[in-house]
Amino acid sequence: MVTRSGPYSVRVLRVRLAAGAASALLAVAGCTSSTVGSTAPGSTPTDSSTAVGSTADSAAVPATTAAAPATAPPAPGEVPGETVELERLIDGDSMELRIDGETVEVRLRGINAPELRLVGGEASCNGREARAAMEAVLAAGDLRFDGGETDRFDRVLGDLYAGARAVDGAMVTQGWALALWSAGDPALVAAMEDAAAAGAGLWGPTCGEPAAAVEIGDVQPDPKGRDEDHLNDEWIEITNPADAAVDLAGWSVADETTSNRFELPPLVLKAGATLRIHTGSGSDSATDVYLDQRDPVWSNSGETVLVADPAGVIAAHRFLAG
Ligand SMILES: [Ca+2]
Ligand SMILES: [Ca+2]
Repeated sequence: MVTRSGPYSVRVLRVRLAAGAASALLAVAGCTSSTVGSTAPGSTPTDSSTAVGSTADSAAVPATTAAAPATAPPAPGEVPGETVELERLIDGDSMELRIDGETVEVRLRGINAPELRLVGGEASCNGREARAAMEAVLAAGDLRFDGGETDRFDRVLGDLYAGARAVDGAMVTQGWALALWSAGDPALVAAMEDAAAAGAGLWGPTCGEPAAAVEIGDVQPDPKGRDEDHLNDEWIEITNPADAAVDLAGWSVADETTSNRFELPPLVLKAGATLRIHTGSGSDSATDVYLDQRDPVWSNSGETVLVADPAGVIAAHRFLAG
């Protein structure tokens, strides 16, 4: 049995138009929680994350508002949105903004930054670093916000700009946020891949070396047929290439939202051994464990798989193009 941990965040679908400026907003897609409805980002064939007008996922998040109409693209050099002021920075992807005299809680829709998750009574290093990076990015220029949707926490989702710079891109480039594949912005995903290859931010040693050199082995995010009907054929493998055994107590695997984050059972991964982690239910053993989910976990249309040690340091990652 594997324990789900951490709060929910949102999956966002965004289709950028006209040089990445004006956006046709699509519904916030569902968290793949076992308690949420029957559709999930990892599912097929109904999951069509890039199709405008799809309702496959929106049903899973009733709090989502209707899609906003597309707006005319801005003139070249013009930054979209309206002028706002920062009232309070929360973490590396959310903050309170002063918009038209109102205080509005905002979540950047294209990224997922590490939360200030407590590890041993202290905020995680990744969370602190991500927040500090965001603070510096926001201080670089006047802020403009281009938002529309709200998420299940009533936060307004949108894009933020500091001067002419897109804040999501700045955070991803520095390696302090994941680009959400579900946001539908290939350039942002490419920036994440570059940051990871360079070992920037959370992809590197800033917060310490991982407790062991665990790797991601084979993966099967898209089993044959409907994923919902073959949950145990949806799996990822982690391997231990080292000469010493690794105690997996406190280790976790997560998807790009990190709302799907699962602590692994306290089993020992022997030197050279492989552990297959299935989405569905079964009896855990030294070679197979089960996340006990009723919906698919790993998206078939672009996904980031993370393996973290007990301190939250990313030990392995894999980008799965859809
Ligand atoms: Ca899947
Ligand atoms: Ca499938």
